[in-house]
Amino acid sequence: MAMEAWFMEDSDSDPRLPHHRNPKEFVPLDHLAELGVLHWRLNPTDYENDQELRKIRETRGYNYMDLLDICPEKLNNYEDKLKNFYTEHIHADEEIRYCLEGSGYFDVRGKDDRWIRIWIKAGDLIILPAGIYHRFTLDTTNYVKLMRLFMGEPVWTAYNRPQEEHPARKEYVESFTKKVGVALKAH
Ligand code: KMT
Ligand code: NI
Repeated sequence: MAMEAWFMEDSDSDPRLPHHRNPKEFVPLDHLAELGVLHWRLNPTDYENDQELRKIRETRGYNYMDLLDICPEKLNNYEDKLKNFYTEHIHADEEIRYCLEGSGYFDVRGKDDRWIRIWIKAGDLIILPAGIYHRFTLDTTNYVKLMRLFMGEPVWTAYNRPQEEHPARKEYVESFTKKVGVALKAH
């Protein structure tokens, strides 16, 4: 099945639940592309020899790569890290994640500041543009293995919201506004 994304309901209950609206409101992938969120579906079973992945890395200059297993046994400070991942933030650079096993949710802010939940599963490579507000959580399966890619020396610094004066945020808002003609609401 193609990668699914949907507008989230307002709720403070367990983030690992899907949080669909009622009725469900799916978001097409071309809408995500308008927000600058890019996606590829690849074959995760042989990622070391995958020519498609190699091409994406070459074209986009992603020379750095590491793997991240998100489970209590393999991730130091598991609870703290998950809490930080789910705190709304931006980065000065793209966030590139390739799901090799398991699944999880990337939430990004769309038009009118609405949360869009993106369900990534094994084979989904996703790129969030610099400056987009986002967060991440595991789903109820509680496990994901991610490849992290980066151009040059990796910088993982997260800037928590609000960041309206951050250059990456300003640039993102400007390019998004130009593309779809709708201003992102500032907070
Ligand atoms: C980040 O910046 O690392 C995130 O947004 C979390 C997703 S990858 C575990
Ligand atoms: Ni992030």
